[in-house]
Amino acid sequence: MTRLPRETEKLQREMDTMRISAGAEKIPVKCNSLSSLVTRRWRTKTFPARIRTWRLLSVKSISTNPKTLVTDSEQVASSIKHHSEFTPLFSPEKFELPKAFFATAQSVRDALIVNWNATYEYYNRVNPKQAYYLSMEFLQGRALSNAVGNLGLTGAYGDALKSLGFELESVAGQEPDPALGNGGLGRLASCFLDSLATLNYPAWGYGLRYKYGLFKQIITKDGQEEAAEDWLELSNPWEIVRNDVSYPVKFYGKVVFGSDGKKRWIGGEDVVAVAYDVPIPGYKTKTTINLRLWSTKAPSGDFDLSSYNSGKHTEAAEALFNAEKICYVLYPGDESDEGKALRLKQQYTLCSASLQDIVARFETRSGGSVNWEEFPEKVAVQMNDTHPTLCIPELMRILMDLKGLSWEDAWRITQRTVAYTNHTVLPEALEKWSLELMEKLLPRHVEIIEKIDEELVSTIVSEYGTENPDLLKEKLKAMRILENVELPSAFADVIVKPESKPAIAEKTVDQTKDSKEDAQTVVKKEVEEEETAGVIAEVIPEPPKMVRMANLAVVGGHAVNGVAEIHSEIVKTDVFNDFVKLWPDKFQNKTNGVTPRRWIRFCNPYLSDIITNWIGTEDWVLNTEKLAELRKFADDEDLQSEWRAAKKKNKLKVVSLIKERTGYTVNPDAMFDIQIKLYRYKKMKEMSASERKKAFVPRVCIFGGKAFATYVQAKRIVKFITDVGSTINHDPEIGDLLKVIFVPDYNVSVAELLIPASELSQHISTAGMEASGTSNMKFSMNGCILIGTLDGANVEIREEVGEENFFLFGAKADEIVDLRKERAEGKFVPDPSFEEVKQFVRSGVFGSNKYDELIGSLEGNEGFGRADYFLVGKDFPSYVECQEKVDKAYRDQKRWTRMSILNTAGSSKFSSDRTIHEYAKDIWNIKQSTLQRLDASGQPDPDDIAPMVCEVFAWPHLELDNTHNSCRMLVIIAGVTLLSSLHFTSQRRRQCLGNNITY
Ligand code: NBG
Repeated sequence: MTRLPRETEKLQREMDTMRISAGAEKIPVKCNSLSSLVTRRWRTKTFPARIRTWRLLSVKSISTNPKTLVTDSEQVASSIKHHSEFTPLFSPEKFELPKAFFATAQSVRDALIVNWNATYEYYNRVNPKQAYYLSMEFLQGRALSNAVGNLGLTGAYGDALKSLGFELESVAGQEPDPALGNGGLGRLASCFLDSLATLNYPAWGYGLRYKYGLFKQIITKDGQEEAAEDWLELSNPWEIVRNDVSYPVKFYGKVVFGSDGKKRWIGGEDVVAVAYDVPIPGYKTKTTINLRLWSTKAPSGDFDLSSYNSGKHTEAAEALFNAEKICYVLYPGDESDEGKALRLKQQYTLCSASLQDIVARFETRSGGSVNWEEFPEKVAVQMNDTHPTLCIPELMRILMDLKGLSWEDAWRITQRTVAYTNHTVLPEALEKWSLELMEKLLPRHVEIIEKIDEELVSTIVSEYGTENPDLLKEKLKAMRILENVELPSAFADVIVKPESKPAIAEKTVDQTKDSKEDAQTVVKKEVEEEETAGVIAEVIPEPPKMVRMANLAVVGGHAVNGVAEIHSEIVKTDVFNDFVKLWPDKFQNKTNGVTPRRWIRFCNPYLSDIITNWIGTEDWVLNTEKLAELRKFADDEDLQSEWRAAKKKNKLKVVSLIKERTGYTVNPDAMFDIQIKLYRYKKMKEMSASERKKAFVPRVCIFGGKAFATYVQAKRIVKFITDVGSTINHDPEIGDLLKVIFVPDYNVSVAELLIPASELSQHISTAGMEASGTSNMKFSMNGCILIGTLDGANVEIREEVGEENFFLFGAKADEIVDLRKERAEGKFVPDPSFEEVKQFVRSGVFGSNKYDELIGSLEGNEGFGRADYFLVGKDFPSYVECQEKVDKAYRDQKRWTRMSILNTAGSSKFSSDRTIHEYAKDIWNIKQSTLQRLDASGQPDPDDIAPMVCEVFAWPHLELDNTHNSCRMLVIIAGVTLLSSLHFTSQRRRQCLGNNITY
């Protein structure tokens, strides 16, 4: 034991005098007194600020013997034991892995609560402008390793658990992976929270606490099956329910005028949204921000006791179920009207509860004098995609109906407060809600939306004038928030009114009807005529009246951003081009990023240690630009061999994962490639064993991803991959040269294993289709080389890592329109190799299934689900050629390792820290604000830098019995990308729209 500094010894003595008696060892030191003692000491400026942090750890002893310090890990062990006994979730006689996980998490949570409270108290005191990130999805992943990593306590927890007979890794592996999100958009939200906390920005996330996360994927012989993911089954140790923070949320009802002449929304159905807080710790900072998730319940008193007692049990509990089901699942199926209403209820719950909370906080922090004009100077609301767009009418409603502001004031304040991020360029994937449904569910909001639409119409009319009615009509059609809805009466005459009568698509009836006949007479006459003639007429219904949420978000927000340079350009030149002409300054780019903590430092400790050793500091975790220093060592043999060894260790972990999840044994020396190549298999089969060995580098092609439950085509792809795997993986002629693995139930934890182990990964979306992609960033950071198209963030990754370190193929975004036209005109001639592969699949080599729907999607020149919309046939030859370059490069391990190092070295731009700084400066106008305590005179203590380490509450040893988880539509033919469920969702929306199903 090293000698203690004098101050530490003194503090040790102070602590010992606090012990109550000779039996002190058995008497718990109250955590509060220990904590306050530590805090008091910390405040005395005995230690220089930075050093203080570390010394604190060594003085938090609870031993009675002044000479024997309890180490950090001993304190941690004691805290874990305390929780296992005093906040138990399991029976006392056993202490097994699940119990160890919960007790460990509770012990970490103590620390997080201390920091959360300090952060909250600090923001309340300083009242900075705060950003609120509203998202229907947060794909948090497991929290334990991340939390102890951010607190700098990985070692202490590792040792503590060892002393209790456990490995930190296995304990962390017990945690359910909360999938409160689908993919990229939700994971981005979670990366942003990590960066916000780490960079000390005043910010919170708001979302919904879904009872069931994204489904559990089970792979059977029939393909994918889904099971509910009950992530809360054993409770969630990270959340803190705030029973005193709840808000009423209303649905249905009607709008009336109050006695003060103001509108009132009354009646209907009320539910209560209750806050559950999830502390989000920053890395090496005390700042711990909040993810507030809402859960819904019925107001107390809604349980109908008399019905219950009269035996009508289900009826009695109906209100309870109606309220609770709002937060049951992420993305409830919305094909039925009930499903649609439920999803709209979810979106409104998020917006209403969050805004009521934000407004209440603004009022509290304003003290006695609320000045609403200051609201946008204290609050920034970011809408993650269109899902939280109801924030706009809801904030208007609160400001006007509840706070008494005029329309003009409320509108100005709302616009200055909210901003919108667009995550997709597919116009058909932009959310629309049925006006009829919205009128029923949210009548007051529809009034507000109608007024916003009317003001927009006025703006469009003054912009384009009435001289050219066709142009005006076109602009109104494209830009209005309300679709297929008559113009507001004030503008009824600006253009010729659209026909309101139902149209008749006639097959055999005479087209020359008397124009004076009214619609009803025409329909009646025609039906009679058809009945007599035995002819079937098709009645085209009136187009449904819809609310276009993206248009509302663009109009109501002060900023609109895309998520990668190319995507933001497409947003400007295509998706919202008409709005850019009106408000050019609104539109921005914010290229996505990912947190280097979770996505290198914690998921890839081997590589992280190497980086730290070669750069000479661990600062790169916070300042990723330091990664560039690796460039100068890219050819160094020592670095190269360490680099390869780290990759190998990560690959070995994946070998075990694959064995455990699929039963397949794969060769860790083969290239780990997230892709599949049937073409490769076919060519291999045509060769002799020795030719084959010479021509191909051994590869393990790994897939993961979930197909949306109702998206049939995506499910076919999953089934196809597993069929291909079972043929190839059992082919003795092929052996280790090619393996095709589908890892079931892909989620954040699986990604944390796969990404560090991958050597090549495929990001091969048709150019212009993928907004950004974020897994491409994670792969590149972990020294994986990308093969991809010039799409989304690939473009910027290639620029950063150098074109010679990126395998590029395929058509460019600006060629796509012409290529589709060429195809539609029947002029496209596919490469013979492409035809060969389709034949091969159809030949039955992968089982009895002929995959007609999949192959069919690549054939023909027109029709929904046909004509190779994603241009797989077009890009195929350049893809195959590019793969040959990949094989050649991999054979030269020196060159490959250099490329790998240069990928990591060039990935600094893709830290979400960079993205968050940009949002903070360009959109939210918030400032970094590091926690400071006040000195005796009430002034901020200049010496007081927030400590990176929290207080771990120590408890005396308790005697316990320590017995000791873009694709292109089909692509497969050419080789696929990691199947992104998110992408599937977009595709699914397309598909639904193709089937005339809209939100
Ligand atoms: C997805 C895009 C991805 C992008 C993420 C995060 C949706 C609607 N879009 O390319 O497909 O990386 O958003 O921005 O989920």
